Amino acid sequence: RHRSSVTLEHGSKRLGKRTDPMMGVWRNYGLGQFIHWGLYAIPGGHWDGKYYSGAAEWIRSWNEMPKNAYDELYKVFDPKAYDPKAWAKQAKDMGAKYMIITTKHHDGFCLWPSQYTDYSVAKSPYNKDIIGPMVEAYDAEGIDVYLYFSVMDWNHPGYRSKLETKEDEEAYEGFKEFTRNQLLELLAFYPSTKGLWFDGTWDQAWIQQAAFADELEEEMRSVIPGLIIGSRFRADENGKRHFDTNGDLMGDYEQGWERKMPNRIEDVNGNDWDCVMTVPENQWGYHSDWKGHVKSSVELIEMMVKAASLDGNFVINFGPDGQGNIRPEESLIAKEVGEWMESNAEAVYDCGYLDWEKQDWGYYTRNRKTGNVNLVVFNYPASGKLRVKVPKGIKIQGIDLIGTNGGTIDLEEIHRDEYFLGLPKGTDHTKPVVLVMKIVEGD
Ligand code: FHN
Repeated sequence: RHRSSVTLEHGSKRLGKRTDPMMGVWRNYGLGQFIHWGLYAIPGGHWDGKYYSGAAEWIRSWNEMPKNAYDELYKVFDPKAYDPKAWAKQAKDMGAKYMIITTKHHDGFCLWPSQYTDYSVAKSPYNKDIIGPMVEAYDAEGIDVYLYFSVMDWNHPGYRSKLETKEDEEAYEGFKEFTRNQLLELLAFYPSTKGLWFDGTWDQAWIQQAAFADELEEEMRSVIPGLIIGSRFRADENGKRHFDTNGDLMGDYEQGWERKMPNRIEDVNGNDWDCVMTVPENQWGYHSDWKGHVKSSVELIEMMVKAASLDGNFVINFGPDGQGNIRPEESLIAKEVGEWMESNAEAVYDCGYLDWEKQDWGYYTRNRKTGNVNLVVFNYPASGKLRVKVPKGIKIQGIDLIGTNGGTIDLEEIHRDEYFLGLPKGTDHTKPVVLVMKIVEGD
């Protein structure tokens, strides 16, 4: 790729992927956990006996929810069941290699005791930092921590979505200073943070702050060298988000895959990316009464493998309740995904795209460290045989069923460069089946 003729002061800083070790670690995570937790977990999608059908973490914006009542919820925030070690253990057992926690969502409530606002855990009856012990617990499990931060802040008096008057502009200057202070505070409080996951950056007022955001991004990167920041933080000077005026990615990875996934490698333009996914259709924070389709662990495993097959990370969201309990549906997902990962993770961790013709039975992933090819079967063929077309010059050296099935595969050459792999009778395919193939290249 090359730059087109437009010169940008606040566009993309780099062409192509980052090549440093820290980004290499990020690229190989495969699976992450998102946690949306805040005051919205207290009403849990209900107010005054009425049901809110939107995303629970947006309840403050519902016209049945009096804003002042919402803004008083911090006075009852006292999550007695909060046990960060148990959360981290569960995430570890699920197979998550990184986690993202909402330090502050759109409502502005801070889960850390920020010195720049009174609207934080420090003023709640809980009166303790939530983030510190969480970072410590996840770090202890070897799970990298990323801090979610919403720039949009419904609580800060200086926040504006548009700057229409002189007064707006002045107020917004205060808000920008506050945002910078909070971000630097977070990095100072939690220096093991691996990256920031930004959100709430779509409003006009913020889009116009290209120079400020660019400078702030640099500043944050200088505080924690190697810090990972995706494409949602800043816009370029022409107001372009994610991709700058020249079409180049802003930030270290594409953050546009929310509750949706790419289908082909062309969709990701050679960039790193993550997909963040809800368990129900669209609930991030705790909603006590999920309606509509709720994803099964097998559906989520399929999305995770698909993400790996297209060079992306997959992140499953959890929304603990107002007391700090992880709901049973999510605990079950964590358990089932973890059981599958226990024996099949080598088809996900360290894995990426393989440029072989896509087959109907599922996905190929290639292990970047071993060079092995994984076949992850979601559509089990009635014949019990998998068709595999290899590019010219590739020889199959060995192939094994892994995981709970185990066993050897019957390899039948159909004609040059095309094979049937016969799976043993009785292979359990109630869960995705994984085959690992050793290949050699050359004639
Ligand atoms: O509005 C938020 C939403 O509540 C949630 O936090 C997601 C997570 O990616 N982000 C925003 C919508 O894009």
